[in-house]
Amino acid sequence: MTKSALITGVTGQDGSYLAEFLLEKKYKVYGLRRRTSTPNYENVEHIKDQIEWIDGDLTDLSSLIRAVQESQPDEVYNLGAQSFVATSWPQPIATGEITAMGVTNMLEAVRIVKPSAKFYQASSSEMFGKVQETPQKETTPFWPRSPYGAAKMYGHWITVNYRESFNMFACSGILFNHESPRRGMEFVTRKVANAAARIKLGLQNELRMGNLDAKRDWGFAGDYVKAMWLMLQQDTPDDYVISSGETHTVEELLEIAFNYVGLNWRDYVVIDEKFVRPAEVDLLLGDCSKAKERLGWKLEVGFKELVEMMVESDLNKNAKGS
Ligand code: NAP
Ligand code: F7E
Repeated sequence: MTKSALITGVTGQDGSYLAEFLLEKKYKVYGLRRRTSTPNYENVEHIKDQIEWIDGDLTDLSSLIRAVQESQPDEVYNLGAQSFVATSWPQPIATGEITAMGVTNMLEAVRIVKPSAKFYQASSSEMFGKVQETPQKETTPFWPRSPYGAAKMYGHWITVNYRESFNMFACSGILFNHESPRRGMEFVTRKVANAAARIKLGLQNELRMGNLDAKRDWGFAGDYVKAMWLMLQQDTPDDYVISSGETHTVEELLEIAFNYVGLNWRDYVVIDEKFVRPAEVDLLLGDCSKAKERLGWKLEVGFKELVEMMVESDLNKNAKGS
């Protein structure tokens, strides 16, 4: 029998890869889209006609109830969020309403309309923040360092709570940074990949950056959405860390991206205080042994390959003028 899935955040990076993955598995895919003055389907243009679109917003419970009624999903993937950490300081309340309370809204819609649906919550390594141990795993205590991290921590615990209170099949994936050519332009990997490409093509002559010493555990988004699906195929709901198990500095990212186009990043990068955050997450490194053992999940794309894939994609896009 055809399974159906409801995805919030389907127009974002992860939503687009997950929708592709589920369509290949012959799911009927429902995508929640919010109203914007100019709709942006860039990430899902190629599969737009295969998605059943439902208008709604994570801050509007009534729209989510309607979305669950209309889609009658077997699986719900809650990927929608205000996901840019830097924006969470100037917009802490909107971040809380979407990224934290939006999770309760989605859980309530599922509980009221179709409590048997399996639920995935997009938790984040940002919850580890000022890390209490390295590497970080499922049992590592959280210490968020941004309004975004604090909002994700609420979303994480309310998901655990609905599992424990209402016996719902609710899972939380604690995903470390994952990137792709579909990454939003403000995130550091895409910003660097796009700048390296544009400087190479003579379209830009400098790159303004923040803290180059920050360390992140970066993987490929296409690999990570498979883990989301695997979590919902288990007999019992649980929480899992998904990570690459390697950590790299922002400086290493610059090195690989600029080397790929035959340039030295030091000739172009300018440090700009505007991109330094009020509180930083200095080091992230995940231990995903639990996911490897129980889900059989594994990483396929390594860090260098990922950065080069992103620069190559931005070389092509910029050369075509898109
Ligand atoms: P993204 O590209 O920023 O996508 C976010 C999505 O959320 C977009 O589709 C956006 O819609 C939607 N959205 C925003 N506000 C909404 C609202 N009020 N109602 C409904 N939808 C709304 O994020 P991503 O990188 O794909 O990440 C997916 C999820 O995983 C997010 O929850 C993120 O916080 C979490 N996460 C990401 C990472 C990572 O490294 N990528 C790591 C851990 C956790 P529009 O297109 O209309 O803006
Ligand atoms: O920053 C440093 C910055 O914005 C990475 C989101 O998907 O992953 C992401 O959050 C690092 C930080 O991602 C610039 O200070 C230096 O240390 O790419 P980012 P993030 O904040 O790690 C987590 C897991 C999520 O859940 C989030 O949704 O890079 N950095 N200079 C810079 N970052 C940016 N954006 N721009 C700079 O110029």
